[in-house]
Amino acid sequence: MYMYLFSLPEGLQCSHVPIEMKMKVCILAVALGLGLAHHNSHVKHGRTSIVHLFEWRWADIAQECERYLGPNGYSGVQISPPSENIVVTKPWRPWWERYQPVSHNLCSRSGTEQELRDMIARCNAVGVNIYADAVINHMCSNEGGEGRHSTCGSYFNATKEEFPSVPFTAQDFNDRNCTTRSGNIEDYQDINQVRDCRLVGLLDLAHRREYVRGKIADYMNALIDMGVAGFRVDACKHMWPEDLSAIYGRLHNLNSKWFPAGSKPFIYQEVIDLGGEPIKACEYYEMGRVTEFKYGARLGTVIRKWNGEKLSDLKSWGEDWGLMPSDKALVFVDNHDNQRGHGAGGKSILTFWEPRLYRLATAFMLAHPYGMTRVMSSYRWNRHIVKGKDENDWEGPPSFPDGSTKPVPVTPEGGCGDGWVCEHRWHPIKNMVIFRNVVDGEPLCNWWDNGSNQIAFGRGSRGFIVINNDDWTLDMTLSTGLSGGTYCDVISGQKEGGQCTGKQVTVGKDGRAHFRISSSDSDPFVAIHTDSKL
Ligand code: QV4
Ligand code: CA
Repeated sequence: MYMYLFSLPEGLQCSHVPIEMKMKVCILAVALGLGLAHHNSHVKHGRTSIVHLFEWRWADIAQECERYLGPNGYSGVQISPPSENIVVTKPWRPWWERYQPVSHNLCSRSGTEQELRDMIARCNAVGVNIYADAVINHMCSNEGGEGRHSTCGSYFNATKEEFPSVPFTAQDFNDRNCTTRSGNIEDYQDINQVRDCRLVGLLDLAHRREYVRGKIADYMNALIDMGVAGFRVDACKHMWPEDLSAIYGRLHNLNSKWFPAGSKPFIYQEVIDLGGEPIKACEYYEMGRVTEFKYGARLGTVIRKWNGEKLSDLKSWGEDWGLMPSDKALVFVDNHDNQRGHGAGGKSILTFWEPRLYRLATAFMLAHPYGMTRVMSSYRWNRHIVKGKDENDWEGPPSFPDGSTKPVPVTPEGGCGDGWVCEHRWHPIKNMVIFRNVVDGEPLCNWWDNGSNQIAFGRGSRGFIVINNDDWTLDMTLSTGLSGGTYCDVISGQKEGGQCTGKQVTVGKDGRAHFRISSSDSDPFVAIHTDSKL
């Protein structure tokens, strides 16, 4: 059963009205069939944010769950595709070889099946869910050749569309359903091409065939039985919703060793919809959450102040900006594609390459109630932009000469070495993930702005953030919605041993507090919440 709260009038939402008064009559919408069954992320302990540990090895993820993600309240990890993929040597071991499956064997550059199983158990044990990146629209490229150049040495023949390790044979692919001469998608305005032809030459599976649906469900069920909590489903735009629904309907319930009996796998679907194409994200809403690519693209232009856009415009941020309904949206500042010019988002996308603006954008995302948040965790590559194109966008993760991925070393300061960026460990980001947990469920209120790029807003009576993206000092006394007392700013420091290691903020009995933020601060924003109160 789903409980929908009427949206309360602004004033009533944010005043200190006791919760029972806030619980207006709820509309009980019975789940519409199987469809709405995959929206529950099964997060533990009120956690709210996923981290994408892109290209990390399973052994490193297991350690990170225990030493960092569990203790700091991350809700889950999106892991790179765990299925066996083609080994590409030209260019040398690109990250994207993992989006070219050759079997459903669970061995990849991130590790063996046993290491995967071990990692899932260890992360589950500390309340960190695992969401697997499921590449099920296709197998490898039609130019993938023939042989055993694969991460577990399985034989395949791309030219003949033979993948004996599954097995899939030519009849399991969409060739006869694709109408273009090249066999590739040539026109994104033609929904049949987008679904039934090859995405950049990738052999397109025929999901209308029961056999194909069954094999894919078997693969996903193997992961479910090992303990994953759900999936990021790759390239959903390229699959018919009814075929996806048939596949999702065959998925097992989650392993009751870690999840309540009858729990359905959480599903969020990659659909790039910036408008302008016949295929819409809303076609996929019934079946699970959907990635909202407009989020990062628009937030980037506002924070970069392009076309006169300014932070105070974000007062209406959310559906009023044309974003999908908040309870359907999986949101992120950048992802593994658009941080390197793949997929969608363009030049406005903020990434770790511009750390100060990136921290500001991520802090805003984590403070604002819209959507389910995902934090990107990247590796550095030899970015080399020539005429707007990054010539090294293909570069794989930090690795040894034999192509195997390097472990992730943690530095004494708590960052990562060897080229791993670990944005999820950056102090402001880690503490804003905690902020989001503390304020979860509280409405946005006490909005203030200066009509330019200085804004502030609260989350009910549990948190408050002030951001200065203007070129002059913010110096204001604001209504925070918080109860009187002294709070530690969790951006410039945090509460440690009963003290503030950074700035502290005194909130008066009237809930008002004075904030002074210089535009030259390395992080020109302040955030306080009820768990950072002395
Ligand atoms: C090349 C030519 C093709 C030709 C083909 C013949 O470009 O025209 O037909 O050879 O073999 C890699 C290469 C690409 C190459 C292709 C096949 O980059 O040049 O085609 O392999 O050999 C990732 C990368 C792609 C990569 C792919 C497979 O981004 O560059 O292609 O993996 O290795 C759309 C989709 C959206 C998609 C986005 C990138 O709607 O779903 O494009 N995003 C997801 C993943 C993304 C992944 C895929 C889908 C494919 O997030 O990482 O693509 O699984 O918007
Ligand atoms: Ca397809």
